[in-house]
Amino acid sequence: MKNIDSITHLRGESIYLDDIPLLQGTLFAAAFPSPMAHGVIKQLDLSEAERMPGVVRIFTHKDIPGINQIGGIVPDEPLLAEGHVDFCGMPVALVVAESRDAARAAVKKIKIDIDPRPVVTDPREAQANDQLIVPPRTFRLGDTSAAWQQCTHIFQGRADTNGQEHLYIETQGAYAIPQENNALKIYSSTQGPTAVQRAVSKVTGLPMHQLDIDTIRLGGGFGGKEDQANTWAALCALAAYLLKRPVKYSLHRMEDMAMTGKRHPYSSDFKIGLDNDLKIIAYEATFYQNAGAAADLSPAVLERTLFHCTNSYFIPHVRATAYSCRTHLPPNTAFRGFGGPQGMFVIEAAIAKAAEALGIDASVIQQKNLTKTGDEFPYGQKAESEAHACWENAEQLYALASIRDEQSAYNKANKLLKKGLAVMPVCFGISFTKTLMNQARALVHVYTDGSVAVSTGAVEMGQGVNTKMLQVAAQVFSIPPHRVKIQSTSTYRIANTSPSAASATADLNGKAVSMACTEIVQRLKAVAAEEWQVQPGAVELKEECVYINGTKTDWDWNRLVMTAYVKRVSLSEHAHYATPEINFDASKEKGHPFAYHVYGTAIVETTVDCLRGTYTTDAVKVVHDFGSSMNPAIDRGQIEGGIVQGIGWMTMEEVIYDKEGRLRSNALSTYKVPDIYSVPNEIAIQFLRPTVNDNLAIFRSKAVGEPPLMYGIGVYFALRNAIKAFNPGAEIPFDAPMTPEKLLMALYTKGNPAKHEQTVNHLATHP
Ligand code: LUZ
Ligand code: MOS
Repeated sequence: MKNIDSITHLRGESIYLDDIPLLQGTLFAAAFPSPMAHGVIKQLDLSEAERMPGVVRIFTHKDIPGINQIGGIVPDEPLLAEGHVDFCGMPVALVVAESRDAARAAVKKIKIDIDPRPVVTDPREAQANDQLIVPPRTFRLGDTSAAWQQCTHIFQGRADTNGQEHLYIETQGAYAIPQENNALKIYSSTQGPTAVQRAVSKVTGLPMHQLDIDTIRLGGGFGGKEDQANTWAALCALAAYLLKRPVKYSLHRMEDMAMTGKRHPYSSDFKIGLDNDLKIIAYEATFYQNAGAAADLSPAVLERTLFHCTNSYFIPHVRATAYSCRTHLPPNTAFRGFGGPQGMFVIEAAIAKAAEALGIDASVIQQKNLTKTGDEFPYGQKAESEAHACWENAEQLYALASIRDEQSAYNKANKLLKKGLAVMPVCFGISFTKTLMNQARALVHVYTDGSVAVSTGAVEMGQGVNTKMLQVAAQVFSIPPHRVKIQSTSTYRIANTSPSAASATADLNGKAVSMACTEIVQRLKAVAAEEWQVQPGAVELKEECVYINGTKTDWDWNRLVMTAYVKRVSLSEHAHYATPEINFDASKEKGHPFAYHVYGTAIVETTVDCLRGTYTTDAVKVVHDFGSSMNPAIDRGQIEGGIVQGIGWMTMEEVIYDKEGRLRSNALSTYKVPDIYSVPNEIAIQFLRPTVNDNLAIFRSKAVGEPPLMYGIGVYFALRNAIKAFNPGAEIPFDAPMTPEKLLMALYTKGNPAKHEQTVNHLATHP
């Protein structure tokens, strides 16, 4: 089935925050961002700004009727700066004016005097100063200190990954509309309506039941709106509540880039030990997470780094420690993969380092150490592994050996162009790592005309979750899809939602939809059974018709629904789903946190232009564990998008803050994201045969949102191998992204570069 939004998207009729018709009297907000990363506010002069035309009010922390606090996990994040500033872009004041332009013009007239304090942007430096968001955490399996003696080969190193701008096409924003008796309706471009509701409740002092957060859809989230939509909604709500007028704030792209957090940069140390047989015996890693100036979701992101620190491999002795380091950058936040990719990059770097030193292909080590069913992850859960199945399927299906042969023949024949290959296995745990978040609810109404409305806590952000929810309802009722409508996500209809995140949204909300619909079906069957004087078990609903003992009757869905109504049988249901079996004990760092794991393997081929340092991704060929995909078109889209986003993170997207903590890559002219020319020439996706361990997935269709991003890591290592093909002695730090600049430098590090003169001659004769 096609994504139900495809037609309105194509026609430009889909409604995003900025498309909502404005009410008369709507005001426009704009935040005044701190121009400095760290310092004490000595004076804030609003007088000139207040005199600007169209300005209605300028708010500061002093105007907040509730508490000036929006921190979710740790209460360390003021909505508006109070006394000091902690990052460049931190909202200090909020201008509310009659127009967008007036608000922005007034922001420019605000004057601030800040007494500067030292700015720290490096997580290692923050850790050395004891600036930690939460205490460090360590996951352990076996005993690494004893295990080193068993190792024939031991390698150590450092690996760094940079941040990543979410670049959702729709920027952050909110529109708050006062209702009677102090209630507020807030349209918010958020992945977490309940998170917005909590933040607004804290700031305004209003109880949550006064706050209807309503979300139609997002133009992308990618994690950036899991927590950080709260700020803009809380600012609009504050102003709307105090001024009793509707207030809207939709961020300009450059405001959004400068003021919001990104994927966490990590700097990490690793030590890996292998035996004679290339089995990885021991692995130690220390992760320094650049959290930025406030906790935001960093502690949860940190946790997922530890969960995924061994990726798809079984290693008997592991010790991994992670520090969440407070720096003076905008608070970094959730981003597709949520710390998992950062952890996986380090183990892949460790394996690459071992392989390069031993003069073998990394895939030899990778394959030998893939997790098998029954193997224990460092956090105690036992694997039900598809790692070998995915790897071996990919190896055969895509003829890995012949790709290798073709590449080496190509590399022999070409001086200036070199190909590189990498295999990237992925294993990603599905569930929020915080067990309590793994719950969801659905509200289903069947109307007397037979049409069906479904509300859930799921937020549509382009990932197609509404289509999947619709499929669930249509299938359980056995009615055609057009009879079902998915309503917007509203905290008045569905309470206490978890954010749409962790790849788990379709599973959690879909299970709740299925339960609610199943309950209504039971009631409808009882109605039919009474009418036909049979047991309810004899009744079946199939394709909008009632069947009794396998025989089609003249009762259709509409007649059944109407009869139930006439008999005063409830046609509505609210169902609650909580993932069974999962648990985690943070005091021991052991448990069974994930409903299941998603596995996959990608074979990645790249070509490097060794004169220019430019490159192409020739192919990403994947065998992916979808379970039994309930919507292959949507799931393929998720894989393709995830791969390209992962490639962007690994190769070209470079978030740059200067030493003063100012974002230098603050627009699309200075921040390069993948375009049509940088997508792989070929993306092949093979569905692994359905497996048995996926019954906690909705309709056995496994979570698909985040896992494919990690295939992009393979491109980094394929590029490394291409560089090595050109200059076997090249010294290349494990420092992603591998931008063309860095790649060019690596090609010509000491070692054995091809002679440049010769190269130029070659070019001259072969244009
Ligand atoms: N959000 C969260 C997430 O709060 N917990 C998680 O485990 C998670 N995982 C992935 C993405 N978002
Ligand atoms: Mo996400 S990183 O699943 O919001």
